[in-house]
Amino acid sequence: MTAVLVLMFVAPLLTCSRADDKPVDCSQILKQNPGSASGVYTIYPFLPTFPVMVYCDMETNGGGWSVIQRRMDGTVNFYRGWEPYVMGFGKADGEYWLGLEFIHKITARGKHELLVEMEDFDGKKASALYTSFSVEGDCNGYKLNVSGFVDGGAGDSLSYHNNQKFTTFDNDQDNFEKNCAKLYLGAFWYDSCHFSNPNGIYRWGLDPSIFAIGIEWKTWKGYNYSVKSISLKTRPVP
Ligand SMILES: [Ca+2]
Repeated sequence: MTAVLVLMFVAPLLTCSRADDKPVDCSQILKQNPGSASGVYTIYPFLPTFPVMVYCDMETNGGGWSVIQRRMDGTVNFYRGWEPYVMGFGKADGEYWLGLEFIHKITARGKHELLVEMEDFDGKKASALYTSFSVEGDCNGYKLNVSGFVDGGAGDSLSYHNNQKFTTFDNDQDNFEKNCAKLYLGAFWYDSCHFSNPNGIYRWGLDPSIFAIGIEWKTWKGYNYSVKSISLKTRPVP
């Protein structure tokens, strides 16, 4: 009887503590379960009642990375409008965009870093690390804050986009007279317009037929080479 009364008393507290334990990103999953393997997990960056699927990189430089964007085979259409870019699309076990609102929520929880990894069609790999990364909220057009470039062989093709709002074909927030998303068939923190186009059209390596519409990282392969794979991942800085 006493046990039942105690349970009645603590049950709401247990529920609360469970809700608080829901991970908001991959770094919390790794902290809760050290040794977790890389793969698809559920996180709750927005609300404890709102699950979001994410791919966690639990290996690179100690792991705990939440993948916010990934291209690998061209199976998902990335030429999409504002709403899909805010709430995300694709599948966490393949190509996907996590969603600006969720990236904002994750990176608003203290200082974060961003790792961009890419591979060409000859199997060569390169990366770029940014020691400070955040995305502002809806009211600020999901503006990008990125700095502290560390070269992993790819060069710096993202600092150019620092301080830019996000642009899609149906929401022009860039600094060019036309819409950069329409011109370069992607969606990004375009300025006027880009040094990198991770959400551009998937095409197979060198293709100069249409300028700069592919998945380019200018300082690595220029505007006419679309990489085989690219991923953007973030984690808190200790
Ligand atoms: Ca414009």
